[in-house]
Amino acid sequence: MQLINNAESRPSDDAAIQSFCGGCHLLPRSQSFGKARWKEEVEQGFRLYAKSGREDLIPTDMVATLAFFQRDAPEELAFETPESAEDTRFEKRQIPVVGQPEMVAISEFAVLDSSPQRIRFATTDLWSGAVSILEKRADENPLNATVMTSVSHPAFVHAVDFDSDGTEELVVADLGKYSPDETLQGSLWLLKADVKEASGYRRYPLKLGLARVSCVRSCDYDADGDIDLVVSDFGMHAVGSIYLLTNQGSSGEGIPQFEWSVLDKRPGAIDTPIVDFDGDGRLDIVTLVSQHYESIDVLFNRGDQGFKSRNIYQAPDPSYGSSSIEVVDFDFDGDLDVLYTNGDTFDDFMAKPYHSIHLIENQGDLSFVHRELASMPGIYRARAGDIDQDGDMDIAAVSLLGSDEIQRQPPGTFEGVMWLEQHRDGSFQRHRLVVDQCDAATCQLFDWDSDGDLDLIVPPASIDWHPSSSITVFFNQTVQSQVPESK
Ligand code: HEC
Ligand SMILES: [Ca+2]
Ligand SMILES: [Ca+2]
Ligand SMILES: [Ca+2]
Ligand SMILES: [Ca+2]
Repeated sequence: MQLINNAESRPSDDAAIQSFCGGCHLLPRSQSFGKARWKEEVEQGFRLYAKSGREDLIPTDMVATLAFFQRDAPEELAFETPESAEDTRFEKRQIPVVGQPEMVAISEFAVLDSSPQRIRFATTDLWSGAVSILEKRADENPLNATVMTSVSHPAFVHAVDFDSDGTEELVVADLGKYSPDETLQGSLWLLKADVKEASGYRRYPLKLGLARVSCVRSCDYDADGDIDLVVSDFGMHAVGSIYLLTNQGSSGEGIPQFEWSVLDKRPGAIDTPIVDFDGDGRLDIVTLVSQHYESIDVLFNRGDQGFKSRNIYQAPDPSYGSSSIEVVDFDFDGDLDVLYTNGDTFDDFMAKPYHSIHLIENQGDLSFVHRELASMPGIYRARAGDIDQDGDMDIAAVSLLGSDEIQRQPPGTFEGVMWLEQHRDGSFQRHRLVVDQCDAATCQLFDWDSDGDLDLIVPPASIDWHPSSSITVFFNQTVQSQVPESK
């Protein structure tokens, strides 16, 4: 074999660059980064190719490649100040949380009970490792927290009642470590109520030695009467997949045993909502895979353990930063649509002007129309709900950005919490709730005070690692009731 190690002999024409830098993902758009930043992105491309073990692409001349991307790149990314109105719909209050260490990075805030008599949430703190239950008792002000367990870096918690005894078990997705690499420290845990434990819960490993477990969802996928799981292992480059865990019955200790099979071999999975997407009575899996794929797919359940995969959205650039999806009938026409956000900044900690809320609208025949609804740099989560109770869906959204990044732009550029009011003609009016402080990774639209309207709950998450001992509740004033006195 002849070794060619002369960089000058590498191709430098546009077509060669387009096929090399478009060989693993869509060709990045020049406009996606400011000129200076492109050096790092191009170098990373060469590095990832060298590491990948692929030999089928032809690496290009590095200087020409950098010039190719810089040619049409802006000097700096330009942000527009959003056109938003002062909000009058919500009243903001801090609700103290007692009984657990201060919160730093709440990554999931799951509603367990929602009756006026009993409101409970399960939370994960990616930073402290605490997996907690938060309980709101009657009109008491503070939320009472019980730490069920602590694991390394829990990203997600999901409640299931495996044995149908009316008490939920909790399944926890544990990244295992904070920084992405290829080592296998991720875990999937099961928490079961146990009166013998001080916390009231006992922890069992369902699987150790995974890469970076980011999410877990449940359903009876094979319709045999027991609950199966769908697990997202975000992984890194060489590791990471979406798995189906088929329930094989319980061990003597009452711990469900699973057979694992791979549904999708791509790393980068963030979420897998499970819904009957096509209305055939079988549950389908909607997947959001970020990393450089940035795609939304539906795995249609064929009913014979197999599935048919179909892409419903492909983002135009590998740096899109997909952060969440929610499946909902957004236009009340009887079919399911997808609310999608791209605003993750954990690759480069940079806000992007193209971070946005999108609607992937089902045309009824499983063809989809994509609409970008609003820009929101750093957006991490959007929730749909009829906030003003006029019969159409509105949206609440939160963003996560570091204070350095916020201070680089003029005040008012970045909104941390906002909501979009839908008008009759389908247009949206933006209302700002928090400006220049982007400290949330998730939120819930939920009737906190049981007065009949959707309140917005925003637990804290800070990129600068500021601890907090309260969550923010925006009380919806649509239904006028006795909102408890502000303190
Ligand atoms: C061997 C496959 C491969 C090739 C070839 C490749 N990339 Fe990538 N690229 C990746 C992977 C994998 C990611 C996701 C990286 C991550 O997020 O850790 C990525 C992500 C990106 C991103 C998104 C930003 C980010 O860091 O997530 C940009 C921009 C990018 N690549 C540019 C390039 C350019 C420019 C080239 C050509 C010089 C290139 N890539 C060639 C695999 C490749
Ligand atoms: Ca089953
Ligand atoms: Ca619809
Ligand atoms: Ca509305
Ligand atoms: Ca309310």
